Amino acid sequence: MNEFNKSLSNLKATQEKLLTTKNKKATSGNGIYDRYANPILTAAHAPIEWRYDLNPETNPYLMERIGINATLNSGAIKWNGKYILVVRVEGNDRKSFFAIAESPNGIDNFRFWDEPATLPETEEPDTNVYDMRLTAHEDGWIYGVFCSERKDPNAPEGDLSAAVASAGIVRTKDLLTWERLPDLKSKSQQRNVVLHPEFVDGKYAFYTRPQDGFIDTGSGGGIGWGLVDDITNAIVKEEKIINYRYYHTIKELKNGEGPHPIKTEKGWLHLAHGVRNCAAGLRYVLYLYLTDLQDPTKLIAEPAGYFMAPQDEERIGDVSNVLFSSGWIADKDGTVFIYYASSDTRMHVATSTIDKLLDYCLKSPADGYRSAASVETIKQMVAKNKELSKQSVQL
Ligand code: M1P
Repeated sequence: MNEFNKSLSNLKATQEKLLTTKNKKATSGNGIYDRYANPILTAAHAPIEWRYDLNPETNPYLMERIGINATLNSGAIKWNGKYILVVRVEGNDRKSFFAIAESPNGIDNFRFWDEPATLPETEEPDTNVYDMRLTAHEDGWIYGVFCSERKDPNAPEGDLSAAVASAGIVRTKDLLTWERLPDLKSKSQQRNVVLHPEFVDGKYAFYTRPQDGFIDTGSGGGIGWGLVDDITNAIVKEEKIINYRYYHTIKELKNGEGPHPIKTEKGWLHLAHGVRNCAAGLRYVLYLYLTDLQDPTKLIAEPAGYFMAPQDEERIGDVSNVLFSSGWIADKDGTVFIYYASSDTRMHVATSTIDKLLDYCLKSPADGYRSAASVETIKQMVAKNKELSKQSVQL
């Protein structure tokens, strides 16, 4: 075997080993969810055919010609019995694009489809696209809502980083061909826009995240909600904040809806991210909240603090100290697969159940917004436990 063929067969064998590695539960011990030992998708999972010219004549050294930097913030859906992720893949050139990866069991053996998805552009081409949330809507389409980023046309000369974010919308029936609809129009820039799966008052309903600038959510207030008459010309005229930000909480700086909420017997179960600033920079964590089944804008419960925060290797990556989720899948048996990215670098899964997540939402104490209130909550727990141990002694 010549050098080229030897290197290629090593490359293929190494990747095959990675792709077929079994994942194991790494029990968190908190009773709410389980993490898994290995990330489910990394840059190294990207197909060799995307990255290497496999012709020995034109690539005699078998060099990687197109580098992949990260696999992150993925939309998720169960499709034909497979666990599908629409992955945000970021190249070494800093451009993100979408590519589908599928797994037979939702926790390992994720494999990318042959080619990245072709996303039609609007008349105003996107510079960068990312973070697609998928919604199988009751109208029969599967929608993908994502962030479309373009250079700020009003940026002062020489400012090459000012950008404008808006919500791009595509829809499909087969995950292969995507129809691009006009971007969502609203009063402000938008990121983290998500389509609710059902009509509300006969209209399409969107979770929004009004923001003052590209990064700054400023007066935006939190996660918003707006109704749209026509999805082929989506205009949000009014936004109502349904999940607020508060001083000295995990979401005091920003928050954003994750995937669309899961419908449960006890309400709409939401997964979101909260951001605070600190000396180490922005810290992104995940939290849950529950809204009313009849009125999805009405908050029923929200446990204090975070549900998941970056830990161990998850803390480190391109943008360190970040957990971000834009996809989860609820199976018919009640298992929930939570797909999250760590530090804008790689994808992971955690599993739980609808029952456990509802129990967590409904029975974990809410934020009292003061240290003294937190102490009071702990003392109440201790008092209840003391009472319980007295009763068991008496028995
Ligand atoms: O870098 C962390 C995240 O930052 C942005 O999220 P948000 O708009 O809530 O601040 C997004 O760029 C997201 O992709 C990224 O993971």
